[in-house]
Order: sequence, then structure tokens, then C-alpha cells
Amino acid sequence: MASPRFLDRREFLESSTFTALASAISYPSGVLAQPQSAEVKADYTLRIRHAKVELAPNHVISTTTYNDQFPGPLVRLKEGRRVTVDLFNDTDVPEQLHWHGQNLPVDVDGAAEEGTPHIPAHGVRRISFIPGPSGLRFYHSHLIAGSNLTAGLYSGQAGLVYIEPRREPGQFDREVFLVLKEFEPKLTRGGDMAMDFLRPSATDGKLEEAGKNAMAASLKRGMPHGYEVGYELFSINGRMLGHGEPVRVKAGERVLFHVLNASATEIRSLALPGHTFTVVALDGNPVSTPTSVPTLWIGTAERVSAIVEMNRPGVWILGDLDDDDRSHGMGVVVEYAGATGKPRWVKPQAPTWDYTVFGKGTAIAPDETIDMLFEKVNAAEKGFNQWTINGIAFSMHTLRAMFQLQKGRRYRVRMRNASDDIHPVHLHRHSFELTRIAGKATAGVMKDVVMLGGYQEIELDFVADNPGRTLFHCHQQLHMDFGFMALLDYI
Ligand SMILES: [Cu+2]
Repeated sequence: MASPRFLDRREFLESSTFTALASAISYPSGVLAQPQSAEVKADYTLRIRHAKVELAPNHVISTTTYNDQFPGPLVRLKEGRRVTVDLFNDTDVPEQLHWHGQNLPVDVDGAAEEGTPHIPAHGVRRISFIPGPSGLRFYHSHLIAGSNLTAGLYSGQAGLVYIEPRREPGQFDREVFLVLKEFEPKLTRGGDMAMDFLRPSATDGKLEEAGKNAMAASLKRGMPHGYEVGYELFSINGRMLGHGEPVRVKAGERVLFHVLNASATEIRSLALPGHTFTVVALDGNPVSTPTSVPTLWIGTAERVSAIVEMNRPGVWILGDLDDDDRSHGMGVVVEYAGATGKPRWVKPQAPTWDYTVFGKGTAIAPDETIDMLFEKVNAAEKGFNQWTINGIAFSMHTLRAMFQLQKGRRYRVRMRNASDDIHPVHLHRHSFELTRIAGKATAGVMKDVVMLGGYQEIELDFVADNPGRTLFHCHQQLHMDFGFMALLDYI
């Protein structure tokens, strides 16, 4: 199995000429330069361009990519060491490239809602920033797709960033990077997915009543169910199960898997029969209590880093629990040295996911609590569900910040979900600590995306330590595109 390819930047980074020039010329972050004539070449070049991607010999798709490949190149950075990136856009539409999970300034973060300038159509932007925090991050398009299922995260615009930490969590023999991604999306009127894997599973009766009443009233008025999105093809590292190189391992090895769910809309699961995953980091941040689990559940844009001890020789399928999705490509073969035969799949028992098992201790009391209520207005926008935060659907026309913060304060966000959907909610430019999941107090798990279960409640804490407009949104593309966003702001 090929991991995402490295960009060759050795010639720049290891050259003393580059180091001298880089220290002599400082680019204020986000300032547009003319890379063609610049004396200093950027450390990285990412080119947004349409390309063909071979998921399998009989499944070659056309999509928008970074550098003509999916996933985009693995960008390896060093925490605290300034990097310059040229972002070329060879398409006809202005783009945004978001550096997901990093604490960056607004002008390079990559969200128009915050005020990041677009990468112009057939244009270029040179940006410069100091990477951080360390760990597994990623970059992706941050456009609103709406009903255009070729734009935003429906496209192939996603790639991994690995910011080298000063100390790796856990002992391992080698790393394997996996990017999970569906292609060929289509609109459906599909029903609810079974989503009973989250623990604790306690729901809030009032939220459930409100959500069910709203839905029943809408259906009674003759509204259809709002659109959902389904997919034809599924892949890991841009290859359907059975069509890429297998992950080749040796008995006794400890392999650190870095997994990204780069889906626009779906929650993914992953199991490797006969093996367990010791989760050492979530969203790139080391967890307080590394814990072994039989199954990984990964919401849209979440990352899991887990060590697998290779102690069951054979040829196995590392795959999604959903039989249909796995048989349409969501998996990769894991092959022990010397083992032969057909790859085997065995469904794991009672697979659940509980963020709190990775936590430890008690959270610090916040300075202030922000309440957020999430509601669905069924099929309200040309057949698409509309989403509101505290009754307001986000609008690019006003761009008013819903929450004014004060620098230095510790905020607790109390999120309540009055819908039956799971929402992988994301905060830009900050990491947050999980402090309560469905009634259970926790601490010590730092993330930038968290799955909020249907009719459930989650509390997360963050420190306002990176001033400027900050986007909070559901990472499910259908939800963020139809209202599920809000701006926080402070100076
Ligand atoms: Cu959502």
C-alpha cells in the first residue's frame, strides 16, 4: 500500500543557500508575492487542478486534486519552523485551502468566512506561516459546495500534514498514513443511518421531543425528507480495496497507523480482524490514556493515530464495518511477510466508540459558558435541510460574528443537538478539550473535531489565545453549506 507521496523539498530545506535567503527575506504571513519571479522558491507548491484518479483499473474518475494526485502530497513540517507555500489555482473558480487543525492567523487559515483572501481562479497566492501544534493535521478545500457535488470536500482536494513533534507518542517500528475517501456522490432521499455506536448513549428527552415534533410537523405539511448524499465508490489512499499495494508487515512489528477521514459527509469505521488498535493520539494530539479498542470510528475530518501490534500472521482486510461500503472499496489489504491466500474479513463484536476512555482527570473550571442549540429545518432550502445554531442559519451576506469573546479567557461550549444526525463539529484555529460527553465528565482529550450524537449534549473547553475571526461549524458538508456555521471573534 503506497502512503501519500512526499513532495521533494530536500533540495530546498537542506541547502544552506535557502536557509540564508529565507532568513534574509521575511514574508509577512499571507502576503501575495510573485513566485515566478521570486528569488526564493517556496518550500512547497500545491497546485489545484483537475486530474484523473485511478481508484481501480475500471474506475478512473475525474476530480479536482492537489498536484494531480489523490490524496494530495503528504506535507511534512517541523513545529515552530516557518514554512512558505505557493498555492496555485488552475481552475475557473476562486479556491480556499484550509490548514485544518493548526493555530494559524486568519489571513492564511483558509476560510472566506473568517476573511482569508481567495486563491484567485488561474492565479496564485504565496503564504507563509509557523506550523503548529505538532501532530497529524490536514489541508482541504473550504468552499461551500451547496448542490454542486463536484466542489469543496466532494472533490479530491484533501491531503495530510504531519508536523513533527519533539517526542513521538508511543514506541513504534514504522508509520502508515491512510486517507479514507468516497467518490462519485449523488443526492438521495435516503433514510437515517444506524448510528448507535457512540458511548455514553444517553439522550436528552427534551431535545428528542423537540426534534421529532419538528420533523413530524414538516412531514405532515407534505414536505419530503431533506436530501442526503450517497456514494458509488470508496477508497483508502485513492485505491479501492484489492486494487492498491497491500500494507506489508512483519510479525512482531508495531505499526503506527495515522488515519484521516477525508469524507465530505460520512462517518467511517475501521477494523482489522484479530488485531486491536491502541489509540495514542486523536486529531493529532496525544491522548492522556492510550487505550486499546477493536474498532475505530472516525467522523468527517477526524484523525486517529493508533498502534497495531502485528501478532496474527495472515492476509487480512483492514476495512469499514459497513459491508456495502467495504465491498465497494472502503478497505485495504494487510499482508504479513510470507503469508498467502485470500484476504480475510471478520466482523468485530459490539463495536462502540467512547472518547472518554482516552481521557484522564478533571477539567479546569471555565471563565464563561457559551450555549449552542443545533436544530434541523427539514427540506427548507430547495429540498435541502437547513441547519441553525441558536435559531440562526449562517449567512455569507452578513458575516456577523455570533459570539464576541475576550482574549485569554477559557470558554466552555455547551452544545445541544435537537436532531437525530451525528454532527462532527469543528473549531478553526484552536484546539479544544472534551469536558463532558452525554452527561459524563471527562478531561485530557484535545481535539479539533468531535462527533455530537443525535439528541445528545457535549461540552468542550478552549482558551481564546489566537485572536481574530474564528469559524465554528459542522464538518458534514451538507450541514455546513446549509447554515451550520457561526463566527466567534475577539481582538
Ligand atoms: Cu452536522
